[in-house]
Amino acid sequence: MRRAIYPGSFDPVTFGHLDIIRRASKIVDELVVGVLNNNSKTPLFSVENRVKMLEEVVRDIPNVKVMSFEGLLVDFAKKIDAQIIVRGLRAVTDFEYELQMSQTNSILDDNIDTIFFTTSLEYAYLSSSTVREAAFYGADISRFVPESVVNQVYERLKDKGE
Ligand code: COD
Repeated sequence: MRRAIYPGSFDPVTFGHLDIIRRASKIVDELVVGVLNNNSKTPLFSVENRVKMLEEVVRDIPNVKVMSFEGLLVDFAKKIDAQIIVRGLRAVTDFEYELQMSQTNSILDDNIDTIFFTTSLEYAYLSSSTVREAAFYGADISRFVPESVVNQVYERLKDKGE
């Protein structure tokens, strides 16, 4: 079975992520979306919330599963028997970081390969951080994130500000 992992922070999931998930799910038997539970960063959403939001938006894709992980990505990939890491590339600015990460991961575990999907043109500008910032200043984020996520972002920002 060809299993891949698409790891990320997904804080929150955007249409850009969802596009990569849909395209990657077509070329593997199973795609596990791995949500990083990173204690050293303070995300807007808890890992449980990020997993729930993702589960909701991938419900209609039968070979996609969502799981959280801690620690090294290659250790998690080994644990779930994934042979491929999927990542997205938006602009040249992503390239250096992604290249460094894929090389580090392949040195840590030479059984794992990273494949890259270039962003679809309509999502090339999109990132979770710009969504958080736009929402913070009251912009309409419905073009950036799935409908089920929109209000959760505003609510969470409101809770944090109180
Ligand atoms: N179009 C296309 N791709 C996109 C878009 C878009 N609009 N938006 C985001 N993406 C891609 C990103 O380029 C990335 O490939 C992926 O989607 C996920 O993005 P994020 O921002 O949610 O996730 P990141 O980049 O913060 O995830 C980083 C990891 C969690 C993968 C990384 O920190 C990690 O593996 N941490 C565990 C420790 C580890 O093993 N480190 C590596 C070795 S030291």
